[in-house]
Amino acid sequence: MATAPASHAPASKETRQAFYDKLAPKDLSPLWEVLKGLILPTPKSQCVPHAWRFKDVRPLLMEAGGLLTAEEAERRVLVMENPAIPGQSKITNSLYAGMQLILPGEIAPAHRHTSSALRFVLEGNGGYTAVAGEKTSMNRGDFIITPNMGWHDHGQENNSPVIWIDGLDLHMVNFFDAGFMDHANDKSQLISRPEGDSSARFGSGMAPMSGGSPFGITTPIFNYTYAKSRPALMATAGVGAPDKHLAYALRYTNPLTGDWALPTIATWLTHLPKGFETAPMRSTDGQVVIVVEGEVTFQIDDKTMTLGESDVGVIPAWNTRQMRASKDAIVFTFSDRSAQEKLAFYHEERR
Ligand code: 1HN
Repeated sequence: MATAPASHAPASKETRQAFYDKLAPKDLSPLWEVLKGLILPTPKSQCVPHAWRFKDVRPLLMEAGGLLTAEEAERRVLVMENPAIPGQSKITNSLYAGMQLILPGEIAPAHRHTSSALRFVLEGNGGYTAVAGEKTSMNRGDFIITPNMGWHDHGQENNSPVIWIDGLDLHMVNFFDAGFMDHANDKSQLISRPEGDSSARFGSGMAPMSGGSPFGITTPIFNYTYAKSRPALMATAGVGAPDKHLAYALRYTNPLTGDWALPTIATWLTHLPKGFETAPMRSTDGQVVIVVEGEVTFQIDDKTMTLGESDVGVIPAWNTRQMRASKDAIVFTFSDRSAQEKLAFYHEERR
């Protein structure tokens, strides 16, 4: 068949459609019909900014506590779904977040999976998480990690409920079709190391002379306790002015590499002095914020939301954000920045 010269008149819509109809049965499609939607000039998240109030979620979580046990549920969690994309268990396009409850005497049974997880404790008094043979108690403000493929179970031996926020990278894992999960034969794993083991070895800006990281590229520190991180954060206010865009911010690091604590999820704490307002900035990571202390008003593009203690908010990628503290405030943030940096996707703009 003769090939038409490049300068020929464009074919009619009907002729093109007839051609496309021949492609579909061969599992082919014309790029030129979709190219503009495939690669955008700037990021456009499908997600919207949103806030979940602790006072609204906690009673529902407690109600769930009356409906089924942690063991039956495996994990008794209310998933925080971005309202723009319901039914997908996504708070951002790449991150999962939920609020979990363990009642006195309960055990959330041991399992392990490819996904890395973080726990940020909202309410806790004697609850514990066990990972890789070590138990750590869960107290408000603690940031606890679960390395990928690490066995983990949670429990409460005291008489009060334990409530925390889970963050997982499971949508990144699923995107790559790379996920595995195993359930343990025993509900609780065997404890082989004393509480505080990981902190004693790795938690002082020093590292053991022999032996590498127990968790590969994930931090060897199991629990970044609020008892240590809060004074560290507050000390920064004593030695200099706040950053215009970030206020006083300290990131949780893997002490062996200086990288973020988790390979996929970045985590940090921000201290906003009363009355301080950050300058506008945007970045390609979608962020989940938890107010630990005080009250913060977030301006996210044209949406304004004020979050109090234990409230959770989401800031979609490339939305311009500003924070203002009406009271002295501390905020915990997690985002997919750690993964984006490794893939050279991360980008930010400060004004
Ligand atoms: C998980 O393993 C936990 O271990 C919490 O507490 C939430 C959501 C999806 C998949 C695994 C946990 C989870 C999860």
